This record gives sequence, C-alpha cells and structure tokens, in this order.
Amino acid sequence: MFTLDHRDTRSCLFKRANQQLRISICSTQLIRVSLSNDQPLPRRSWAVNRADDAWEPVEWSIAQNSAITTLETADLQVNVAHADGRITFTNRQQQAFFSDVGPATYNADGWLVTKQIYNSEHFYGFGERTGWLEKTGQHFLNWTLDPEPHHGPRIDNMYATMPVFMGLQPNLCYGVFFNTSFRSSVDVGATDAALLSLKTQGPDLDYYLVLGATPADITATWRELLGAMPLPAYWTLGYHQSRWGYDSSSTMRAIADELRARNIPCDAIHFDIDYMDGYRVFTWHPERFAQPAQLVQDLAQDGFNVVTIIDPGFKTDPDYAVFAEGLANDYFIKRADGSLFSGYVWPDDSAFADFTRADVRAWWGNLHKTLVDAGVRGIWDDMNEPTVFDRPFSEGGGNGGTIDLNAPQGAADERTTHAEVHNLYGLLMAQATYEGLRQLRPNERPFVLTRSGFAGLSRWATLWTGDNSALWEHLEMTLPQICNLGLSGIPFVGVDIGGFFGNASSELWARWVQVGAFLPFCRGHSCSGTRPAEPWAFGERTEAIARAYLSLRYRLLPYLYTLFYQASTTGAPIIRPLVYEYPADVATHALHDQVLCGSQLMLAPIVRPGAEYRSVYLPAGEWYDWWTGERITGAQHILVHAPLERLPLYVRGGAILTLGPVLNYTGEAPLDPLTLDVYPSGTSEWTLYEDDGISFEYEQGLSATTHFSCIETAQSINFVIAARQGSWQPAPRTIVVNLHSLPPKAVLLDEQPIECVHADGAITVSFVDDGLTHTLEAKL
Ligand code: NBV
Repeated sequence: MFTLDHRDTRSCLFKRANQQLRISICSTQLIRVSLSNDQPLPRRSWAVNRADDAWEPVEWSIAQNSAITTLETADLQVNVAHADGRITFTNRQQQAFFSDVGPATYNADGWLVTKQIYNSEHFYGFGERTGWLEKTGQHFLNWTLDPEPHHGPRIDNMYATMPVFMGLQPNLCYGVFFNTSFRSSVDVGATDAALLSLKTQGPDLDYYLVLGATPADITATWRELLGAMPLPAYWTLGYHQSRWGYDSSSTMRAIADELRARNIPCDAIHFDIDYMDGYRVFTWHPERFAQPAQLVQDLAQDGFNVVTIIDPGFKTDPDYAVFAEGLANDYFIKRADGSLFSGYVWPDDSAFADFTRADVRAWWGNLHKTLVDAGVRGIWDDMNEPTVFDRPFSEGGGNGGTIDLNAPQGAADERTTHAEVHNLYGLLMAQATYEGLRQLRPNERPFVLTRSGFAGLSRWATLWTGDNSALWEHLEMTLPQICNLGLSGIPFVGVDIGGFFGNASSELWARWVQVGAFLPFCRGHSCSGTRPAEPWAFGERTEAIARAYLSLRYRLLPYLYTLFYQASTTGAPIIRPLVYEYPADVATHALHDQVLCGSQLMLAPIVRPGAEYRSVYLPAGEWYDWWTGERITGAQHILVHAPLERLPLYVRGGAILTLGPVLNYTGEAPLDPLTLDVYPSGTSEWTLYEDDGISFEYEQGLSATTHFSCIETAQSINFVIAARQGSWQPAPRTIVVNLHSLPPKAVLLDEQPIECVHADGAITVSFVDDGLTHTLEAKL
C-alpha cells in the first residue's frame, strides 16, 4: 500500500515498506516520476540540464479517495493507485497515455515497468538506430558500443544512446526521457504488441513524461530539459572533406588544391588518425606532418578549416609526456583493485581519462592547446563509446569491448562505477572538449564532432552516425536515422556521405551527395583501403552532380543557418520527418523516404539503384516543384521522374526562401546578393536570422532578424520586407526578389510602378538593402 507521505509545492512523495515514489510537477505538461528502494529521491541526473526546482512553479491540485491520488495540472492528470503504485496519465479530454498496466517491479535485473500501447499509437525517436522511421514492434537497448560493420535493420544499439522517444496518438503527442544512464531498454510492442516496457539496471526507475499536442511541443521540451544546442560557427555548415588515409601534409594540400581547382565548395578538411605520432593523442607525426602550423595556416588561406581527430586512449608509454602527466595526476580510470585500467586501441596499450571528474575534464580541455595553437578549428572525438579491444592492433585487434564495468569512476564525493557512466563517456568527453576549446578561444564557437553521446549531447557536439557502408540500404537508412535523432533532441547530425566501409558506385555516390547536401552536418568520409571517394573520384558526371548539389547547399546557407537558429532557440530539428509537420495526416506516420529540411523544403531522394521514377507524397496544401516551378495541390501521391542529375525537391507553398551566392567556401564573399525566393500561397511569413557567424556576441544581442510576409489573393500578391531588427549590420548588399507568379499586369515597389522581368515563372526585382521596410505588389 502506497501512502502519501508528504507534498510540497512541486512534488508528492508516496511511501510503502521500503519503496518511495516521487511525482514531481516541473510544468503543467512535464512530470517526473521516480521510484526507488530506500534511496533519497530523486537521485542525480547526469544529462538533465534543468533541475526540477528550476522550472517556473505552476498551479496544480491534488485529490484523493481511498484507492487513488490524482494530481492535476492545467494540461494533464496523474493518477497513482494506492494498492500498487500503478500510474495512469490522462489529458484534459480524459484520453489515456503511457499508463501502467501493472506495478513497477524490482529484482536482480533492476527495474521494470510496463505501459499500455493504445490503438493507432506510433513511436519515434530512441536516439541513434538503424531501421525505418516508425518504431513500433522493436526493442531498443541503451548501451553505447561500436556495432558490427554493415549494421542492418536488426542491429539494436549503436555508438550513441538517447533514451528519448515520443508516442503519437490521434490529437495527442507525448515524450519520454528515461532518465537512467545505466544499461536500459525500451520494448515497444516487441514482446507483446499491446505493451511497452522500460527496464533499467539502475537502482531506481526515473523518467520524465511530457504531454504536447504535436511533436514540436516535445522537441521544445527536450531543449528545455536536456539543454539547447548553441549556434554553430557558420563555416561548420559548409561541406567537410575527410578520409582515413590522408596521411601527409602533401596529401592534405593536394586534396585542398583539387577541391578549389574543381570548384567543389568546401569549408573543412578533417585529419584522421594518421596525423599523429604513433597515434599518441595531442601529437603530430614528426615527418609526415612536420610543420603543422604552417600547413594549417596555408589551408586557412584557401578557406579551409582544419578538424583533427582525437581518440580517448592515451598510449601507456612512460616517455609520452601527456600520458605521464595524466598518470602522475591520477586522471585515468583504474580497476576496482586500484591498478591502472588499460586496453588496446590505435596506439596499442592505452589508458582512459575519467571524464566524470571536473578536474579531468579541465585537464583534457587544456590539452587541446597544442592543436589550437597550430590553428586547428575543430575536434573530432572518435571511439568514445568507449571502444577498447582485447588484443593489440598489431595482432589484429581482437574483440571490441569496453572498460571494466566495476571500475570506479567519479570525484570523491560521487563515486560510482563504469556501469553507471559508460553511456555517458562520449557525452562527457564532448563536454570536456567543447569547454576546453571555448576556454582556449573564448570568443569563437567551438566545433566538436563526436561518434558517441547521450541525451543532451547537442549542448556540446555535432554527431555523425559512425561507420556506415557504401550500401543503398545505408543511403535509405540515412533519412529515418537522422529524423529519429532530431526527434530525440539531436538536430546537428550527419552521416558519412557515400558510406565509410566499402566502395560506392558512381551512381550510389551521386544519389548520396544529393541527400548529404541537405543534412545538417555534411561530410564526405571513407575508410582507408577503399577506393578513393572524393567528389571527383567517380567520374565527370558524378563530379558535376556533387558540384551542383554542394553549390546548392551553399546557396541555401542563409536558410539553413536560420534553421540552426530555430533548432537552437526552439529545439526544432533541421531535418524532420513529415509526421513532425503533419502529425494529423496518417499518410505521414510511417513515411521514411521523404523528409523536410526545415518547414519549407521537402526532399524525396532516389535510394535504389537504377531507379529514375518514384512516388512522392505531397501533404495537403500547395507545393512547388523546385526545378520546374510547377504548382501542385497536395493531399496526393505523384509519380516523379528523377534521372540521376535530379533530386526530387519541393517547396512548400508560402515559402520565402533566403539564398546567397554560389561560393567556394563560406568566407569567400559576403552574402550579396541576398535572394528571396517567394512561393506564394495564401498568407505566409518567414524570419531570417543573421549574425557574425563565429563569435558569441549574439548572446549579447549582436544579431539581426528580418521578417518577411506574403499575402496572395486572386487579384494580387503582396510581399513585405519589414525593417531589419537588431544591432548586427550585414555587409552592403543587393536584395533580389523572385516572386513566383503568373505574369502580372503591373508591379509596384513601395507603391511606385516599376519595370521588371518575368521569366522562368517568376517576377524578378532587385534593389539595395537599406534595412528598411519595402513592399512589393504584383497585380494579377
Ligand atoms: O580513425 C579511423 C576511423 C575513422 O575514420 C572513422 O570515421 C571512425 O568511425 N575510426 C572509426 C577508427 C577505426 C574504424 C575501423
């Protein structure tokens, strides 16, 4: 029998025998449930960025009868059954969701609670997974590891783990953050189609539940609860060229020269493990990378930012100063018996820093000074699941495992074992790297790329999905994988374009770069020993496709950067499944092979060899074909012809797209002209966000927004550019407006008739951007 022990302004504590159940009201929509055996509750939350008492207090009431206690907020009810602590949730319309079917239980395997799956319920998120978009019928283990190569749809857990998901019912959407860093799992109707269960090996059962109306409400809450993605440096949105095997300064220079000679836009070159001296982290190879600062500076002159890989393993070589320093200061993880834990990675026998300790994170961060001093702009954290092999690489590497689960970790006052913090290794390494870079270059936005991570990772790093393969199946997997990461609160993500393992055909690479050009993180990368995989390595036709789509990405950067701003300020993913924007449209619920890039663009790539046609679903509303300008009314499937050069791409009616010039790299020229591509449909609006793209001065308000609106009627189209807001001044520029419309009878700029061109289905007008209000009216 659970009895209400006490309540305060934010929570209720129920007790029975040796168990405690706390229900905390964070907001009218966000509830935390924590259940434990004899522990003070709630325990620490590693990934949560906002303590329960840091939420604005809200009104809520409590009612009791002999069987049930009901907590009620303006948005939901939580019912706790006294007999067994069973919890049911309902919204204001008495619609039930995420409700227990029996009491939570605890045994030697940890906690288990089972929930009802309702009719027509759909599930999304679960972090980094293979498979398609909608996740009903699957089991998800939360445990970071380096999965087997060529991972297919049956692979469960991967490099990063986010115990974050959402359920969608008609008129209702809810999100769950399973707040446990221990090995845990979610069974979504895999064992029993009607049941969802949460399991954790941790000592308590702890989850946050948020109710919303739409998926956007849920991602907004993840941003508040798990932390916001800071704005990235503008250059990081460019194309990144990478390959394991670029093993000398001259190779790096040759790649850079080739990119520029062939006008393939590119902002970053990644240095994989070959740049190090015997894979010792924070060193440079004395011959092959003899003058790193000079190399980095020369590349910077050509507009390339250097990103260097760093692995977590420190070679256990007493003559290696970094290792010696870490050992002397006791920064490395030890075994339970007090001996140094070591295992095999690239430099063979290696030790691992304990990133749960703030002093170790500070040390790690500062180690980046050698790289920052050489001019390195970004850090790529690899192998941080962490992956540890049982034999040296010189002997084949053996099996991939990890650190001893009973190895003690953490500062003296919060000692735990690796079992609790294993899943956090990548997250905390990324945090340490980010904070180090920020400390070393205080007014420059750090760029950290990571392979592993946990919920809340966006605060510190960009995630890429590790070692995919040059398989059509992996191209197809890209979209649902990125979408589900976005729905799990990780907007800045990408995959290795073309596939890491194996050899892509020209056709596969061409189709992949068309998708890659729209991903938040856009990098070509490949494994050493595979065929060359630069954009020009697949013949002229593929090279031309790469140039065209990467150039299109660069033209769209002002739009993309605004999407990053939205992600940072609202939590909205950049690449989103259609169900995110159209949750009431059942045709979107399992649609995995078409995605929206922001709310305004939709891509429907070809993901099969030899295919030139595909069906595309256009949700209700007006759509424009990007290539032909044809206006199409939605709520229908259309058959689309997409020869190799063509990615089916659609603009949502009402879109006001902001484009810049074609560039070889972001810093090559200012945003001039700023092109506004207006696709009228009813009433619509858009706000462009701009700032200096590199510093943190936007936090002090040094930014600018420009609001655009468009009203289309049978007689006219009225497009208004409102006066620019904010103190940031863009470079002088011309504005070019392309108003997609039938030939007009007359066009007025600021109420004065003007001459203009009508070609390719659009009226084009240009004028100097003086930051003031302007009105463009087309009389039809
Ligand atoms: O550092 C080498 C690779 C890297 O290229 C890849 O991107 C990482 O995911 N790294 C893994 C280690 C070896 C993989 C077989």
